[in-house]
Amino acid sequence: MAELPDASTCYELLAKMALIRRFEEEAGRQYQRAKAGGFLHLAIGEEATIVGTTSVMRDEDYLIGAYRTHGHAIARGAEPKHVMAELFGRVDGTSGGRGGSMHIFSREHRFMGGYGIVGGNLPIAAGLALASQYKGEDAVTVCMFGDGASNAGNFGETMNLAALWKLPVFFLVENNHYGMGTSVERHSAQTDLSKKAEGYGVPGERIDGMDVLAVREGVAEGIRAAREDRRPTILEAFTYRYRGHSAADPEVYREPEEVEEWQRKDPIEAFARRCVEADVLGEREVQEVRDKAEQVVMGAVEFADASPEPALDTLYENLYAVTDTEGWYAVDERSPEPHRGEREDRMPDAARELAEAGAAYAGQPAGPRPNPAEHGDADEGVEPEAAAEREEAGD
Ligand SMILES: Cc1ncc(C[n+]2csc(CCOP(=O)(O)OP(=O)(O)O)c2C)c(N)n1
Ligand SMILES: [Mg+2]
Repeated sequence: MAELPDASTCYELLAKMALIRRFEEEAGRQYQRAKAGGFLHLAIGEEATIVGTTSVMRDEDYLIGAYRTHGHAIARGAEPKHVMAELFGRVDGTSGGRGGSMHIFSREHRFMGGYGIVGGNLPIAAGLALASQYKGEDAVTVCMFGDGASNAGNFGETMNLAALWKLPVFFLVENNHYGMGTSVERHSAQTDLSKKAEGYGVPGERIDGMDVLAVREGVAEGIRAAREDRRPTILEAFTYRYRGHSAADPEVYREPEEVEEWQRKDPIEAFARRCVEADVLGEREVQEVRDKAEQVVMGAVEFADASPEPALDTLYENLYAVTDTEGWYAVDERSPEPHRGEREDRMPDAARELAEAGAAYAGQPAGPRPNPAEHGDADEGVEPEAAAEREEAGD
């Protein structure tokens, strides 16, 4: 068992885990109230894996995750109020309210997303690491993904290039035992995921993802190997999500007893107990951590609620039509023409057609435009069933 670090580090680790837990509980509640839209995937139960990892990263390092990453962004330093505002689809959100739960992003904190495509973050992680290598920088890219994502084709492609090009990248599989409702035994022929990249030249180990100190120890070594030896490795952390895959999950694929068994290993409770028993933290400090989390999270809800929705006339901002020909072209409401910063002389007909089709107001006379907000929105009073229906319609 890893040794307890000094009291202030213990306090920090506990505070971060407690904050993320409280944030996600509240995010779930706000989703039921239809304040948060789209999909919502909670990582409640996985806090030790998240915080253990980020706690040994440097500010200059990059982190890239999947779509269960509210906690990852907060652990990297994004403010809970900005993450909450993103869930609410408001302008003060981390992506200006355009991304929502699955697309939290903070370049400032080198948290590079937030991806809804399972396994889609893997090649991007290799790309980030390649960029660091190319620029001669010291930064390491940490790539976190689920057990299910290890079955994506680009898992192998990424591992191959990471090893071949000796990229400064470190991989962490958050093995929460399921990809949606499918257990690891039913979705992966090789159930030891730490071995899955070995043939590509990326060796791995397994750790207890419910123990924040074990995660710290394992990840610190993985990051060191990536930074100093340019040797990518993989760590499989065993963890568990206490909630369903997303907000509406009937959980027919697992027994309540299994959930209860993992709840008894609650990473936050276990760490707090250990710190108190070793006299590193007092009960008073543990309570203080909880009170602070409550305060910050309720402040975040208030902030998000007060933040305006993006203005309707910004609808076409930050939309890009990328074609199979050279260059990129912005599509917006002003006109179907390409705009400043674009390569007018190279705009092909395909891009122009796309612009015309995509820019709903293009070429129309200026004047009042329909405002969806006036036809009622889902802000208040939506029953949990309605939220569940929304979820069922997607993943
Ligand atoms: C390419 C792709 N295929 C399928 C899906 C649908 N899908 C969403 S989440 C998920 C399960 C992924 O499981 P895992 O990687 O273990 O992550 P976890 O949800 O357990 O954190 C699937 C199949 C998707 N989003 N993208
Ligand atoms: Mg999983």
